[in-house]
Parts: sequence; structure tokens; C-alpha cells
Amino acid sequence: PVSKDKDALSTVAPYACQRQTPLIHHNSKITDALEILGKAASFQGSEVRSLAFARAASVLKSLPCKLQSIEEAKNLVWCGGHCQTVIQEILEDGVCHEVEVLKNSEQYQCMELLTSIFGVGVRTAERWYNDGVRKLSDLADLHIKLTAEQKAGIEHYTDLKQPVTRDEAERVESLITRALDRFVPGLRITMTGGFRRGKQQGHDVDFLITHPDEEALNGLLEKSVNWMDSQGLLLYHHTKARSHVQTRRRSTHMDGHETCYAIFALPNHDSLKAESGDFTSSGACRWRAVRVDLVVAPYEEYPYALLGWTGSKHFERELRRFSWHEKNLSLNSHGLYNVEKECSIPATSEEEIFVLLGLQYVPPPYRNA
Ligand code: TTP
Ligand code: MN
Ligand code: MN
Ligand code: MN
Repeated sequence: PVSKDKDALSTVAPYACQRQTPLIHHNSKITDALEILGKAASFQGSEVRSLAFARAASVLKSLPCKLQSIEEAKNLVWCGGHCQTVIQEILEDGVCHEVEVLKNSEQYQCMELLTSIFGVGVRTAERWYNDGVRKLSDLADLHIKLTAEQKAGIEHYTDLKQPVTRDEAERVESLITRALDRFVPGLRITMTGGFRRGKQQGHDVDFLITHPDEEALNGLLEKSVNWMDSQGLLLYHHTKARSHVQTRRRSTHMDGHETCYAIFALPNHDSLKAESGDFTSSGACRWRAVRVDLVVAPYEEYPYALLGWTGSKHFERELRRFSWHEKNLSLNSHGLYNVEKECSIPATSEEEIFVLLGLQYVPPPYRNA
């Protein structure tokens, strides 16, 4: 078995979309450390270094066994000198000094706190940090100007910080299914994102919505979101209109689907009982805030949208990089384009997209790259 494992270590495919990456893997101590280094690099504005750590972490997540010695890591693709040092330290001491120092630094902790607010990216967090923000209450004390999104994110911070469980995700699903059904019957509504990859909890719940009749989708999101709002189910919502993405260029990370970014007031399991007068504890909260993303895709783009919104983010990034560099095709969540022939390539399923790319199919639970 030793030689078999050694073989597996030196033959890891270079692109994450060529590998199977399960949710639970054997090297999480090392990947946690590499991901902290990657996050710190992105906090410092270095996307290149951040990506290098993400790639190395992703390779380790796909290994069939736990790394036993630094020798085994020597031939791993994307694991350069810096990563080797991290791996060696963790194998020998159980911790990596550089990571421990980072984790305990004020800047890292503040950036982690600020970027965890809904509507706050690295740039904003950095600006606030430089303005002297160290804790959430500083935002008000220092009279920091906030967007509506950020205000909602701060107002519901404690709820949103608490992971969404699968049970909660399913309750959100039945709520939105009922709401959308009022306007258009026969919609296909799919829970995407981390839950589709088999995660038991998430930072939000993502849904992809489509219908064979494209006309049926016109105005659907606006109508159903307004209805849910009128029912008191929404604490915040912002809808981005459908936009025409530059399809013939190299695909960007963002897509142009009509999307609603929302915070739901998800009623508790027992809130119906409570409403009928059966209070057990007075003052108990009857709902909790949950982040929800709703994406509408035209039927012919659905397989591409499904692939694009299932993730993981790194898996998506790698799929696009593979398509571009290995197949000369531009992939995004709207379609696949032959840039030379200036034509798009239709697909009716995710499986078909993998075939078009000459890749072995990777089922969602193995896209946790
Ligand atoms: P997230 O909801 O951010 O992440 P997640 O569901 O994988 O994990 P979590 O439990 O933290 O919620 O993103 C879901 C997928 O959607 C991810 O693959 C990235 C993708 N996506 C966007 O977020 N924005 C876009 O514009 C596109 C095209 C895809
Ligand atoms: Mn998600
Ligand atoms: Mn999301
Ligand atoms: Mn409203």
C-alpha cells in the first residue's frame, strides 16, 4: 500500500477540476494553515500569493491519505518552498509558527471580523482598519459611512455569523418554493452552493431558478420578492438586474444573471405554535436572520448556471482556467464559447459540459476543492 500511496502523491492532476475533492479529507490541519496564509495574503492585497496557497491547499484536500512525512510532499504539484515549510512544521510540531503569529495579530483578526460583515470586502475592511476601526462598535463611534447592505449586515451580525443548518436551508427552500409558485407554476428550483456539495452547514443558502418558458421568468423575481417582503419574510433584499456579459472575451468571475441578495427572517420551527398562543418561554425570538441568494437563469443557460453556482469557488476558478488554457474555450455560468469561431456551445446537463471539456465528470460532493 505504501508504494501505491506514493504513486498517488506524485500523480495528482494539476487542475482541481481534474480531481475528486471530497468534503471530508485527510489533511485538514495542513489545509487550515495554508488557507489562513491565503486569507492573510488576500488581506494584504496579494491575489497571486493567495491563489498559490489556495492551490496548494486544494491539492492536499484531494489526497487519498494523510501525509506522513515531508518526503511525501516533495513531489506534490503546486506545493512550492513556502508550502513545504508549512507542511514540515505541522508534521513535526503540530503547528506552523508563521500561522500562529498571523492568527494572533490584531490586523488579521480585525480584517477577519470586518470582512465577515455582509457587504464588506477586503478593500472596505482595509480602509476601515486604516481609519482605526478595531471592533464593530467603532463603526458607529467613528461615524463610518455605511451602505444599506452593510447596515443590514451589522444589524443582523450575530444571527448571520451563526452557520445555517441543512434543516434551516430546507425551510428556506419550502418558503421560497411557495412564494415563487404563487406567480409561476412548474419552476425548477435547485439549492446550489455548499449544500449541493453535501455541506451540513453554510454561510448562506443559494438557489437557482429556471423555467422552460423564458417569458415566465420575466418579472418573476421582483414580484415574488415583493410578495415575501409584504409577508414580513425579508429583512433586506437587493436585486441585480440581468446584464449582458461580454461572452467573447475571456470569462470574468462575475456573471450577469438576475440575482437577489437577501436576508430572510426565517420563522422558527415552533413559531406557528407560538402564534396560536402556546408560548412556553415569553420573549423568545420567533425568527432568525438567514442570508439567501436567489439566481434566475434562462433555461438554455441552466446547466452552465448550475455548474457555476455549485462551487466551490476554487473549483469554479479552476474549471475556467482549464477551459481557457487547455481547450481554448471561455467558460462562465452562461455558457461555453469558442472564441475563434465566435460561437457558443449548448449543453443540456452538467455531465455534458464535462464531456465538452474533455473532463471526467465530477459529481457535486467531489467539487469541494
Ligand atoms: P457562496 O454562497 O459564497 O459559497 P458556498 O455556497 O460554496 O459556501 P457557503 O457555505 O460559505 O455559502 O457561493 C456559492 C457559489 O456561487 C460559489 O461557487 C461561487 C458562485 N458564484 C458567486 O458567488 N457569484 C457569482 O457571480 C457566480 C457566477 C458564482
Ligand atoms: Mn452558499
Ligand atoms: Mn451565496
Ligand atoms: Mn422592500
